Amino acid sequence: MYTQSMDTSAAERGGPEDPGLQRRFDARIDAGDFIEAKDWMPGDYRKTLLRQISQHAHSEFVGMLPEGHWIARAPTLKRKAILLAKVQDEAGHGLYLYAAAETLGQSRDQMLAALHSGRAKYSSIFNYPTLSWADVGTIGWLVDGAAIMNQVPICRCSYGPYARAMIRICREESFHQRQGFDSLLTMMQGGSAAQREMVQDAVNRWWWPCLMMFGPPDDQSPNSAQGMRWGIKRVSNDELRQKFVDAAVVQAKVLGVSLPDPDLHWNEARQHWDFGAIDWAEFWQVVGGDGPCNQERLAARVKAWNDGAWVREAALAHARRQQAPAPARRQQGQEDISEVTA
Ligand code: FAQ
Repeated sequence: MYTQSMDTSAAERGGPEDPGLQRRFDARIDAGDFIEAKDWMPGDYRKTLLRQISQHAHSEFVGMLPEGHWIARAPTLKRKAILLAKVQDEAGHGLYLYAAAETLGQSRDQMLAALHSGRAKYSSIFNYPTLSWADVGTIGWLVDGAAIMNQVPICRCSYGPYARAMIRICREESFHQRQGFDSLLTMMQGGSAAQREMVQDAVNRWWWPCLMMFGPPDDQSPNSAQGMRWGIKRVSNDELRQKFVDAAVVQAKVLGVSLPDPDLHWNEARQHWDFGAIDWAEFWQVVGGDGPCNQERLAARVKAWNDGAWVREAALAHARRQQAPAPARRQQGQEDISEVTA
C-alpha cells in the first residue's frame, strides 16, 4: 500500500539547509535515478509533484463526466460496453494517481477537499460540453491522443511512484485513443452524410481546446524550467503540442476530416506542421473557473462525493470490524444477529 509512506518525517528530517542531502539528491537526479517515497527530497520538489499529480488525478476524475453523460445514450451495445470500460479506466487512473500523491504525504481526502472547494486545478479540456455522440469518439481520438503525448514522457519522471503509475495509465490511454478513432472512422466511412457532418462538427469544436491541454507557451510557463531540471517534466509544453499537431494532421487525413485551422501548413524547413494562433485568453478564462461547464463539472463531483458518504462510512465500519481481534469480532457479529432477530 502506498499509504504506508504517508509518514514523511524521515524524508523531512533533512531540510534544504542540509547541503549534503541536497547534493546527493541533485546527483541522483543528474544520474537519472528514481527518487522513492522514503528518500530525502527538497520541500519544493515534493510540492511541485503534489501540484502536478493532484491536478492530473483530478483531471481523470472530472474527465469521466463529459463521456459518462453518453453511457446511457450509446448507439449500440458494443459502443456502450467500450465506453463503460473507458470511463471506468479513467476512475482507475485517478485512483493510481491519488495513491501516488499519498506517498508524498497528502491524503486523498485532502486532495478531494481542495478540488471540491475550487482551490485545485484540473485540465481545462473537461470544461467543454459533449453535444453529440461524435464528441465521444473525438474525445478518444484527440483528448486521449493529447493525453498520451503528454503522459508517455512522464513514464520517465524522476519520482518512482508517479512514473510507475504512468506506465499502466499510458497502456490504457492507448486503447482509449484507438477506440475513439475507430468510432469516428466507422461514422466517416460507413455512416450517413449527417453522421459525417456530426463528426466534423465535433472535431471543429474540440481541436483548439485540445491544443490548450499542453499548457501555456514555454516562455509563459512558470513551472517548466524547474520541472525540467528535476526530471518531472521531460518534454516542454510547446514541443509536445507540436508533436501532437504533426500526428493529428496525418490521422485526420485517414479519417477524412479537416482540422479547423486555415494556417495549418507543412513547413519544409522545420519538418513540422505550422499552426495558427491559440486563443490564450480563452484558456486562462477556462482555467480560472469561467469556462462553458466549470460550474456544472464541479457541482457533479461535489454531488457524487456527498452521495457516496454512506458507502465510505460502510467501508470504514467494515474495515474497523476486520481489524478488531477475533473475540471482539465474534461478539460484534452476535450483536448484529441479535439486532436483526430482535
Ligand atoms: N488545464 O507552468 P505550467 C487526461 C496550469 S488527463 C488547467 O506550464 P506545468 C486523461 C498549470 O497547472 C489530462 N490548468 O504548468 C483523460 C499551472 O498552474 P499552477 C491532464 C493548466 O505543471 C482523457 C499554470 O497553468 N493531464 O486527459 C493546464 O509545468 C479523456 C501554468 O502552467 C495532466 O495533468 C490545463 N490544460 O505544466 C481523462 C498531465 N495547463 O499549478 C478522461 C500531467 C497548464 O501553477 C477522458 N500534467 N495549466 O497553479 C502536466 O504534464 C503538466 O502539469 C501540464 C502543465 C503540462 C498540464
